[in-house]
Amino acid sequence: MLTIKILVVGPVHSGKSSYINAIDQNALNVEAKGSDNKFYTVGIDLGSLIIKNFRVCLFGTPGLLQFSAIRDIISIGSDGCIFLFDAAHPEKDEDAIKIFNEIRKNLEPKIPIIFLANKQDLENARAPEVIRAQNNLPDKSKVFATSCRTGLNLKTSIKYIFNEIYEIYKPLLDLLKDYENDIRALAQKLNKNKQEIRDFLNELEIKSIIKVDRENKTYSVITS
Ligand SMILES: Nc1nc2c(ncn2[C@@H]2O[C@H](COP(=O)(O)OP(=O)(O)OP(=O)(O)O)[C@@H](O)[C@H]2O)c(=O)[nH]1
Ligand SMILES: [Mg+2]
Repeated sequence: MLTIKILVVGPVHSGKSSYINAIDQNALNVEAKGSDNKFYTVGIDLGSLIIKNFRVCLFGTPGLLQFSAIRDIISIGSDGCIFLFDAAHPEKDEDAIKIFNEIRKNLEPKIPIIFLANKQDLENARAPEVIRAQNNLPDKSKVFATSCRTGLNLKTSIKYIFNEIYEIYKPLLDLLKDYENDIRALAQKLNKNKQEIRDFLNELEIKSIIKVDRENKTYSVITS
């Protein structure tokens, strides 16, 4: 099945693990209890759901600043990114922006990013437009008002980013279908040399988008 990877990032205790858990009750979370008796993600969250013919995998990251090395590893190969702000805690915005700038370096420039203004169920939660203005988020970027407590906009946000990713994948899938029996012509079309096309096809195979037949030097697009 075609697999896409969505990264879930944001400052500490903004609700990343809660978001993933609300979407997939069987999600995994590697967390540890701090000296304050609160739980912190120290490794990764992993959740998944099926949309259309795609397995959508959610990769959650730790929010504590010192875990940047873990965020770096988890972010490799992401197709999209969901970035959470803690709408009820503006003092976390500074760390949020630090994490955002750090993670952005690991992401391909064109991949879709959406923002969540989470914890809208709390009385002092800031509206998405306030968070946008306070953090200089681009006018055209989408900021959803969400709550992991009430479920507000959780499904809507995941469907939105899925559709954005799908729009990017669709032309690629069509192109790949046209060149299944002619890798050389595909390389020419994409302006890639031998090594680049090999890496490109390997990556698509890891994502379960194609199956490579190395003996016959062909590949087939996985359609279901
Ligand atoms: N009121 C409210 N609390 C929330 C919401 N989302 C998460 N929380 C609470 O915030 C705390 C932290 O939630 P987590 O989901 O662990 O946050 P996190 O971002 O994964 O935390 P780290 O991974 O350690 O950075 C928990 O007590 C959650 O119950 C929300 O939408 N509303
Ligand atoms: Mg977490």
